[in-house]
Amino acid sequence: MTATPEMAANTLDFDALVVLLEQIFLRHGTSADVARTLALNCAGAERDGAHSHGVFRIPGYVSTLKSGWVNGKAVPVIEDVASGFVRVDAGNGFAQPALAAARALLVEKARSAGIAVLAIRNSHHFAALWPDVEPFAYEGLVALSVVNSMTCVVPHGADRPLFGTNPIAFAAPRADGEPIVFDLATSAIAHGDVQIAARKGERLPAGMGVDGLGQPTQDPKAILEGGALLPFGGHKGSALSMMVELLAAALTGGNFSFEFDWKNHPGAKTPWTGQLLIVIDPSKAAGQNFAERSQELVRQMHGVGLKRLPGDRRHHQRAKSGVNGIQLDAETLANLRELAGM
Ligand code: NDP
Ligand code: PYC
Repeated sequence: MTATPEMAANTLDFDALVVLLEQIFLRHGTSADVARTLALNCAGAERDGAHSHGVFRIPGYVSTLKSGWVNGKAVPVIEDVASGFVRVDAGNGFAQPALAAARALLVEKARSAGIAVLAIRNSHHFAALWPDVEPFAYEGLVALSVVNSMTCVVPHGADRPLFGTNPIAFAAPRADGEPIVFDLATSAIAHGDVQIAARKGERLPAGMGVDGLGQPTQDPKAILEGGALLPFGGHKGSALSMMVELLAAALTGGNFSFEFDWKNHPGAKTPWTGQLLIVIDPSKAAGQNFAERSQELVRQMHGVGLKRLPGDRRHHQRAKSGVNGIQLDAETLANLRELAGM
């Protein structure tokens, strides 16, 4: 496609987008650290084409901050509880600054003990989960993370919603290429994608959700207005979603997806829950080099005809954004600039 002057006017490079988003967070009451961390996260998602958790989320962050539901200046409290265990109380702040604050200790423990767990509680996660795990794989570590969200998913075999959309993200290094990373909601579709479909007036594929009467629907508005989502893969996704509730909430001391009530905070959108990370140093395991072994697995997968690994689409988009910049539509960019007071 040939770039038109209008497209060029709506295109930012990564650093410029970070600065714009940082300004929005600062203007709406976060500390400088929190603004930087969330801006990098959100701009990274937009750059990688992870649109359900890119700049689309900014109005939700802003309305949440305005509602007083989250503390944008929270300072995480870190506890070194065991040789392989770190706990963080995020202080009703965002999860990403809590992870950033505990990260060095977590990596040190993973390298010395071979495995370490980070349990974050009293935290809000409103973002994609892959940015939390991918950097560990660039350092040669394997990482797994789970986070629970807000009640909107009907457990398999139940009548009413209880679970959150509860994503699971995994990252592992490989010898010749980008790390192997997947990041998936345990619901049939992420809540963010349902909102995007509703906004565009598009129907959803079958099997994603039910309306307010519990009947299957492909209308995203019926799901958002009194309906609910279904787990992916029936009882299997439902079991994984249950596991996420247990690991991200029960084990960390955070809220289950059904335990918080934001009705007295109109505009609040960020789930107030918990997050668990498990980081493993594969060099501690016996046997061959892990990155070579993961490369061999990828080689074999390609050998049987696989064209796309999870993460490939993002990395392709990241490379494109590096060359062409990050293109936003004119209305979105104007709205962001207005929120930034520019
Ligand atoms: P998708 O279903 O779009 O993708 C899930 C994973 O599968 C990704 O790693 C993706 O890689 C990969 N993938 C998709 N299609 C293919 C394919 N054809 N072949 C191989 N791999 C493929 O993601 P979801 O809709 O489940 O989740 C979207 C985002 O929403 C996630 O980032 C998640 O963390 C976030 N989320 C956040 C929540 C929160 O509480 N913070 C709650 C729920 C979701 P690729 O990225 O390269 O396309
Ligand atoms: O897309 O399901 C989702 C989601 C929930 C919280 C943040 N994102």
